[in-house]
Parts: sequence; structure tokens; C-alpha cells
Amino acid sequence: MTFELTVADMACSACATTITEAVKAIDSSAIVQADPKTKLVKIETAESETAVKSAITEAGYTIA
Ligand SMILES: [Cu+2]
Repeated sequence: MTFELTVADMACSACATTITEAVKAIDSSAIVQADPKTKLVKIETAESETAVKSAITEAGYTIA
């Protein structure tokens, strides 16, 4: 499935990398586009939205 999350505390490209890696840790074939300017993270994954949200939250970020 494909969905888009807003991560308000994604401040820079290092945050975007951390978030991308957190998602890829639960689904290595996930496609993640994280943009610190818009705070949007577009994710294409076989994992559930709930699983992805908790992976990002556990990495220390807040989903709006
Ligand atoms: Cu950052």
C-alpha cells in the first residue's frame, strides 16, 4: 500500500535518512520519500500503516 505521513519534527536531511532507515528496517523493499521541507513522508510498503507509524515513532519522531 501507499500512504503519506506528516512528520512535523523531521527537520533536516539526517532526520529524513533516519526515518527512511526506520521504515526499511521493517520492510527492506519499502520505497520511502521523506522531504524535510514539506515534512511529508511518502511510503510504498507491504507493511501496515500502523507498523510503519510505530517504527517511525520508535525512531524518535512524532507523526502528526
Ligand atoms: Cu534532522
